[in-house]
Amino acid sequence: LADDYAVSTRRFPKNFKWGTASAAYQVEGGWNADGKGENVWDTYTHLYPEKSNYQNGDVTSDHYNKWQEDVDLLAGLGVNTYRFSIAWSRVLPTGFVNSSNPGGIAFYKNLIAALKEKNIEPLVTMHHWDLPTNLENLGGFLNPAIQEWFLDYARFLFETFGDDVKNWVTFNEPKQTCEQGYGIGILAPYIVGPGVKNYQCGHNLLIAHGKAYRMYENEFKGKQGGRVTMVVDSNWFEPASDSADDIGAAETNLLFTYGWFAHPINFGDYPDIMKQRIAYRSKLEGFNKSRLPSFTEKEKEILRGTADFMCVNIYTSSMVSAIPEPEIIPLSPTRDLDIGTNAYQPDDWEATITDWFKVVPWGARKLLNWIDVTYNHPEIIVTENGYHDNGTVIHDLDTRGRYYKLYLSNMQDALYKDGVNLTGYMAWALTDDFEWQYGYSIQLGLYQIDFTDPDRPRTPKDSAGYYRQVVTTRCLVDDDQCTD
Ligand code: PNW
Repeated sequence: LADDYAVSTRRFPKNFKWGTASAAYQVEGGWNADGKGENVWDTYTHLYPEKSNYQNGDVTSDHYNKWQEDVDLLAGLGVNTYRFSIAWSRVLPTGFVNSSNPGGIAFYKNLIAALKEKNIEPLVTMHHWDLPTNLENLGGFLNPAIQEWFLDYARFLFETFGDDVKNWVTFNEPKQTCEQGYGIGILAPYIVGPGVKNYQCGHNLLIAHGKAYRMYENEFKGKQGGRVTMVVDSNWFEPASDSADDIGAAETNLLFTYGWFAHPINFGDYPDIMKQRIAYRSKLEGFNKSRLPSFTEKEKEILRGTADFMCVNIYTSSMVSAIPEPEIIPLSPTRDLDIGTNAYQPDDWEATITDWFKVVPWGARKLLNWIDVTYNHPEIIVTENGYHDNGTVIHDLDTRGRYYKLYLSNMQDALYKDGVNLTGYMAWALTDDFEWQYGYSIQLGLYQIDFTDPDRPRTPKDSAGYYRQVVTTRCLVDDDQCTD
């Protein structure tokens, strides 16, 4: 952040989508209520409590019971959009369509109706990491049959909710699902298979997305008129110098991170650099074919052009320098070795309490520009952005409030100064929640929740007031200082 950085005094466009985002497992609780089946987060936090700070989402923010209050909070903020996810195992307890659960369906029907009553459009994620355990036991994302399981689930969702939901996200952050869930094994189902299972997971997930997109296009779009996409997260990767090698190393990281999923859904295949590097490393390691699966021509065709708009979750950035080809360790290939660069966050970047998370507002502008250029000027919605602290800070204007102000100012620069087609912004999150491997030790809510109180009372943080002001005035500074 340059010392002379001035926050924009222009207003965001009138039709801008403003919202907050959440995920079912992180806020709902009611883990076994009214016929819900178990998902991998239920099962694995119970089996391995030490992997999530000895905490779990059994009750968490109790949104399952307090959803009406949460809709009121959203209306109070003045937002016109709410991004949430449907828990697959709440509507289909076994994961299969032969098991639909009326209690779970009613919960989402009621939520959607209440949102629409307040003129808040639902933006619905189908999978935010909570795969039904029954499907995980059959191999989960490593079993190509997931493509058909997901297709059945997606059809069920379009049939059940598609008259009211016009914006669908198939998967949230597949890189986290596959790299953290099946690669390095720090998110449920905690499977360790770096350099192999991560790519197999991503491959099956991508084809599942493509098939669900085509089904919507062929069977539902005509009557329901909605849109389908995927949410992909990425850091911005800044070259450590202006040498061609460092610039190339930064681009390689973007392509292995955002491009891993965004290239196939736009262009029908993985980025060339991913195909080349993984094939090259696989060969050096003694494999007789690449660890990265390849798409058939038919799959490429299914996948090409399956994002009706682009989504990105933006939190932070990294610097990247080129390094010599990393040493070969045949027994443990990894995605990091496949990337083969040095990515790091300099000590003098502003820290948060999370080790991977430095405050880098200008990175948001650069990442939006990169997506704009790389994917031919798509519509883009920022589907998550938010600030980590330990959850105790109510007067958070200098930390979370400032983070929102600076990131939004940079995103607005991307929109107005650079011509990026940015149409919406979802703050993570409305309320405090269960933050996966960190349990409740890290929080991002605009509303604080006292997790020791059975009532789970919501208390506005100062950032909630600031976000309300931004949403209602479309201005990041005092209203009378803003111009259109
Ligand atoms: C997002 N990274 O995950 C998720 O979509 C949310 O569910 C989560 O609660 C939120 O971030 C808050 O942190 C991420 O390592 C996990 O760069 C890891 C990274 C980024 C996003």
